[in-house]
Amino acid sequence: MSMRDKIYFASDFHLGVAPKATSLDRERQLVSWLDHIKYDAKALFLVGDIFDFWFEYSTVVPKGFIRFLGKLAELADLGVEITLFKGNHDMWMFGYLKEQLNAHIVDNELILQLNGKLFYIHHGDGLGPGDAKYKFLKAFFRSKVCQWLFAKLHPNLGIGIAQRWSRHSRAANLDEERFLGEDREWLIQYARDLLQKEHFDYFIFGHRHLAYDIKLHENTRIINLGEWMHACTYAVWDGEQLELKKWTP
Ligand SMILES: [Mn+2]
Repeated sequence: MSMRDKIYFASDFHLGVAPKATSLDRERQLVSWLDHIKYDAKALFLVGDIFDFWFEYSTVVPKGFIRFLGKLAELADLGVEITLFKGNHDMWMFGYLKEQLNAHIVDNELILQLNGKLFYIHHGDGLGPGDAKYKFLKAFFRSKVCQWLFAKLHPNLGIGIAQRWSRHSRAANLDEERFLGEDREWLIQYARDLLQKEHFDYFIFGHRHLAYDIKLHENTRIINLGEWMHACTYAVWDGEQLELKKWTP
């Protein structure tokens, strides 16, 4: 009998966008990974930017991703608990995936206690010093007014605008990222600041598109989950150890 005792974390698949490997190749990679974990996964946390763009109209969702969504549904039906975090590319997830996958949707951070260890999990957008422009935009994009207005646009127009916007912001972040150093990595700065006030054993973020696993303190580590356009990295918690790994089918 298989034991469901592992918890998996991954982020930043950016399904729908195609840099090196096409989005479909990436989707197949993901499906092979989900097939691999489906027998021992107790829970799966997808920590944001799963889709390069997502919006749910009352009767319409974006085309595509059917293999991925079908595989997630299979995991959900097998009893894997699925949690989806809103990223900056897919902050407009409302009730659809919650209903279809019986998933939990997390708006910002999720603080979790597993086997006596405290986890702080967040996509990572809008945290740390700087980036005032994004913080302002995030508040606007997440407002009811903005979502109501966007829903009034015909999907061909609305999604067209969103894709153009995404292409424009992507020009800067398609390439593989380089580590800036512990003092300049803003999610590390953010975690260090938070640690002044309260203890966490693990910080788990996405967003940075750079996988790292760094010891911040005697009993604290920060893990960035990386991305699936180049590296295909994920983390797994077995009840005692948290490990950052690379998926090779
Ligand atoms: Mn992001």
